[in-house]
Amino acid sequence: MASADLGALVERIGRGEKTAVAAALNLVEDTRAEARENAGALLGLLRGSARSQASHRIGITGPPGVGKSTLAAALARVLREDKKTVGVLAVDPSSTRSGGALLGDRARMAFDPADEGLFVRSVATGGEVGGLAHSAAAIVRIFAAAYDVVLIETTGVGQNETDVADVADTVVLVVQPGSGDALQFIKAGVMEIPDLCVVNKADESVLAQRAAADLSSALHAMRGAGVDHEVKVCLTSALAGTGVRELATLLTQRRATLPDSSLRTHRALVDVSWALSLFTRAHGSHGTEALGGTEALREEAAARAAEGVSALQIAAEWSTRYLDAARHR
Ligand SMILES: Nc1nc2c(ncn2[C@@H]2O[C@H](COP(=O)(O)OP(=O)(O)O)[C@@H](O)[C@H]2O)c(=O)[nH]1
Ligand SMILES: [Mg+2]
Repeated sequence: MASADLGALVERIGRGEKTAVAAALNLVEDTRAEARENAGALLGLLRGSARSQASHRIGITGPPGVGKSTLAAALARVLREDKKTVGVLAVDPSSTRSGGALLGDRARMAFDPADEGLFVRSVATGGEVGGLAHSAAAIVRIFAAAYDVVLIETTGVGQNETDVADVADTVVLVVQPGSGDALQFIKAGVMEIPDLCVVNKADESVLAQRAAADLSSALHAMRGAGVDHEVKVCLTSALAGTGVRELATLLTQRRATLPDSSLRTHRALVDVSWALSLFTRAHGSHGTEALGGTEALREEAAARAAEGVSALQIAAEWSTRYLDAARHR
């Protein structure tokens, strides 16, 4: 693709054109060499865009069945009412797990396919172990450049699955009444400490209010011991739509308090891990050792990312260097 074409695509993505977003998604999932090169350049161009900087990337995590998909749909609806554009990505960490895709048919039906300001995509990471799922990270970058809010649904239980949520600016943990598990997971360090908690299915149980209060005080008690900020707990019924607007308001407030500098730092760290996982997947630890080790590569990636180079491009540079060196041995 000529760079003029890429530039036009970037512009159309910036205007939130659905066909352009779809074209970009196809490009990053194309494994052919030329497509990879274009995808790398595209992601580099997108990461600096104004809308991308201003976007809010929200991870919705929690055990299966708590209502993440239903909540994502309900949240998207409220955001659309507020004229915010939304990209929804559902990441299925294990295509082998029974029960099908994370974004169930019922939740999928809740989205209006004719809505120009809403894009829904689900991906299976096929149980990819360690590191970010490449396509998920790329989709988030594309959505962020096209839409005001990106919702990323993922199961947040289990170490390698938390990585997808790492690309989020804000992590929302969803639980249901009567599940003390979430707290145990947080305490054990299995689950990332969320920025916000949601006790969903409030309509189903009289215990929901109690569960929310317990979770809230437990999280408060953990302050200092790993939890460095107040974690608000929200009570919702994604099915009935209650509490969802309150959640949307809390999310908007949180986004407004996030300093640009910390967002930039966080997003650059995502690029570093992303580049490393791409390179390691291609060349293994032998590759990283040959180029001076993980620490050196991390430092280099951080510097390159700061120059606006995408993770794909960084990984490609390393591959070239590694293969050249191997040829000269
Ligand atoms: N009663 C009730 N059921 C809900 C609510 N939210 C989701 N569900 C149901 O819980 C089940 C799992 O929901 P889903 O969104 O697929 O959960 P996920 O696996 O976390 O994405 C579905 O049958 C939903 O209809 C809610 O607020 N109240
Ligand atoms: Mg789901």
